[in-house]
Amino acid sequence: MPSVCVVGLGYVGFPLAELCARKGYIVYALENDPLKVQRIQNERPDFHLNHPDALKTETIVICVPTPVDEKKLPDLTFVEGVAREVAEHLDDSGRLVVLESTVNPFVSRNAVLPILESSGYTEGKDFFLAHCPERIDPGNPVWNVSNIPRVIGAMNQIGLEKALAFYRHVLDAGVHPLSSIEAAEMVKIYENSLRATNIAFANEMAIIMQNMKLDAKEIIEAVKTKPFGLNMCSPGPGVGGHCIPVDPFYLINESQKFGFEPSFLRTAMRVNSYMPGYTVSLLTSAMNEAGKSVKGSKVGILGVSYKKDVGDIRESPALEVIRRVKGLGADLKIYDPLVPSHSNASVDEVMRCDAVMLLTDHTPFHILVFSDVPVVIDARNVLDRTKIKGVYKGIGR
Ligand code: SAJ
Repeated sequence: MPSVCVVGLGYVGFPLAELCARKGYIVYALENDPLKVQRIQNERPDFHLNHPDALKTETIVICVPTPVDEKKLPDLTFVEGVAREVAEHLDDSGRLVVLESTVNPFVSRNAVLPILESSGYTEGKDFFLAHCPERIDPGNPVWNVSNIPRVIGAMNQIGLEKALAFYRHVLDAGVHPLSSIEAAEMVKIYENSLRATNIAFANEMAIIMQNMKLDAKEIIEAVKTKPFGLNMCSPGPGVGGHCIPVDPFYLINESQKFGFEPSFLRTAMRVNSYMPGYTVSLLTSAMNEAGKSVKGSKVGILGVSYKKDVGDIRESPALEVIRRVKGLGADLKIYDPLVPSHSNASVDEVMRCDAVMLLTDHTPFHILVFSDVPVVIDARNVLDRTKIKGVYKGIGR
């Protein structure tokens, strides 16, 4: 039976490891988070977890995080650390090493490859390096690791063929070969930069419409009646998660090294990072309209995670909103059914506050009644404002 080692069993690696097992692979895996190790040992006793022979498998897939640091510069610590571990186990048996983590163009060639070849073995002869960027969308009920089409780039044709063979065996989706490993790196950054700018466009248009006392939700729904040529995003309290607020900064940074300042991308990221503050400004103006001040009021927060029906708080704009509202002297009552760690109140306590801010539109919130809440800030434009007697403000409405 073929064997694979998946390095990193997070939201990318674990589904891939399970898929490989389903497709008949002997699965080895490396994971350094003790909580994950404990859970996976129970859930998947068939996985050879942190096994000494893990990096001796014919295919190694690296699925570790590539965050940005406080200066929004790409942090390759995890990827380079794993590359060093892999290098220690390389030989001339023609092993395939695939990087799935999101990286800038030229990272595979300029950062990962030298570490692997420090083993003394040569890529394209003793082992092969390819890049197949992950496209997992956490919480998506339709698209998953097995049916999402993928792109692949490699250092050479043999490496590309090896990677195509692996993914065509494992996936029930199309696999699109590219002319270089850099092309594959760029595809992922392009995808997420496009989404980030699309969201930024929706956010900026919402602010314009709010000032014009138009209703962004009405306008957006009307724009959607045009059946072609649009890929609509919605305004919100900001952009969270591990991809969209992060990946474009990779490209901004790399583009400067190639002599071009991507002002459009940078501006788009600035618009998105402006939204938490803008959302808080809606609260203060709504409280004024209601003759109240934020200071000393009870402000309810519904939703802490970065997106609907997901419990992940990484880069969540709600955290920034909460920090700012707390800084204004409000007494915060926070409830997110998927983030108990950051909740300090029941949903009933939240709904009895002087103001309620809906920051993440989790499905369970759809049955809540806001009609008697004095001030409602609907940061996801999901509420029917005609049913709210108090002061209502959405993002752009
Ligand atoms: N957001 C908006 N308005 C929108 C869409 C999203 O404000 O119209 C906000 C969300 O609330 C969230 C952030 O942007 O805070 C990111 O949302 P997302 O839907 O992009 O969710 P992610 O971060 O899980 O993005 C993933 C990405 N997948 C990968 O990078 C592999 C992204 O490429 C996918 O397009 C996205 O899932 C998806 O399609 O849902």
